[in-house]
Amino acid sequence: MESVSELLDSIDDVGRDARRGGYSRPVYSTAELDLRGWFMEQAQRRGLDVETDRNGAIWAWWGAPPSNADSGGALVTGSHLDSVPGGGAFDGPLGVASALVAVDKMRERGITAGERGTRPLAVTVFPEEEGSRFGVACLGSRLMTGSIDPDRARSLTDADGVTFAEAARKNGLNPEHVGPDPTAMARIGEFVELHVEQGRGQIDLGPADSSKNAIAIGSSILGHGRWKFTVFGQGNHAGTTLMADRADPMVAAARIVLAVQQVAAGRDDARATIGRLQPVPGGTNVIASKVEMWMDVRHPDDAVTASLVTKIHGKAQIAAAEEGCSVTLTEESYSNTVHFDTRLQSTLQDLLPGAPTLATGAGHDAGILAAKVPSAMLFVRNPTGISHSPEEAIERRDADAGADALADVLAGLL
Ligand code: HGY
Ligand code: MN
Ligand code: MN
Repeated sequence: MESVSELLDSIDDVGRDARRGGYSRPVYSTAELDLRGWFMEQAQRRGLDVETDRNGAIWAWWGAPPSNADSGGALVTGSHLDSVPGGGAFDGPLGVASALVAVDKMRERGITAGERGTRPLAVTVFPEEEGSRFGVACLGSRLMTGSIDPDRARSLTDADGVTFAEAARKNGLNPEHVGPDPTAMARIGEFVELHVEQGRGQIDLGPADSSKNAIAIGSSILGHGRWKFTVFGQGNHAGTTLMADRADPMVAAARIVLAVQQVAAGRDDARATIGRLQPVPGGTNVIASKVEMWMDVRHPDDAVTASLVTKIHGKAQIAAAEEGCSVTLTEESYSNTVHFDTRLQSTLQDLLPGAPTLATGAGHDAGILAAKVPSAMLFVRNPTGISHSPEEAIERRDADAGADALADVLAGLL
């Protein structure tokens, strides 16, 4: 039986980003399609029946999928294979690889799914969890659960102006069919996602070489949203335009970036980031005519997040006006704070005695599904506590402990 690390080693070169470092595996890119192929091949090697649904999620079935809603639904586990630009090796793929190894471990223990009174089990891969290409986080699970308007999804565009509808069609989907999938939802009894921890929540609990705290149980996901600023100024020549005659949107944008940091730093537990900024046209000897930039704001209390965004927007308008510019702000996606199903969470605590619980600041497909079906998360310790960066890390023994824990949980729930 291959270990989780050995499985991940087999995709170690897929989507490496020489310029940024780490991995860039946007949805439907060659890299992500290669990973989809890898997953399907691994699932078929395990005798799982593979299908891709109308929204591009891949389902690998152990046992026949439930045929009707009153069957109580299947047990589903999985995660995503797409990445942020320059991301780490584990965000997404760890959950997928661990699910495949958990199937192996359950079989080794003589467990079967979908027969002798057990529920069927599915390993699922959701597309565009990071929203790195089309801008909306968890696009695939949002479409399936009906938490994004299909017309809006179809018209989302990537940096090259390709719409989600075009990308979906190019990859074998009928864009007219993307959207709520009640059949897929009715088949899900419970969803459990294993994920690399993306902060210091576990590594700060004790030494990295002790097995204690290697696995944690998710309790909640921080509410989080994405907004787009567009700062409009006067494009001009960098050499002929006197400083007093400028309406430079880059200067206004710089002031807004600072305001974002100051507002969030002034509120306990708030986080706000401008991670992406694009001057237009973007020439070295050109005063930009506009600047597009994207903001990520998070806080446990959704009302506080809204108030922070309002405060930031006010400061942005003042900064823009003082620079002779103007600014617009549009919300691109929002996910409320999620508290996972307490019954399921306590079952996991019974199955994994002593495992700490973890409130995560990172969004996940489990957070989207939690609004519709009982969902839970397991986290595997990350010794660097760094994520969305090449420095994201996992100890090999902790990766295997994760698959063992997932197998324990799935066997206990089956
Ligand atoms: O952005 C997030 O929190 C997640 O990693 N997609
Ligand atoms: Mn992730
Ligand atoms: Mn991520």
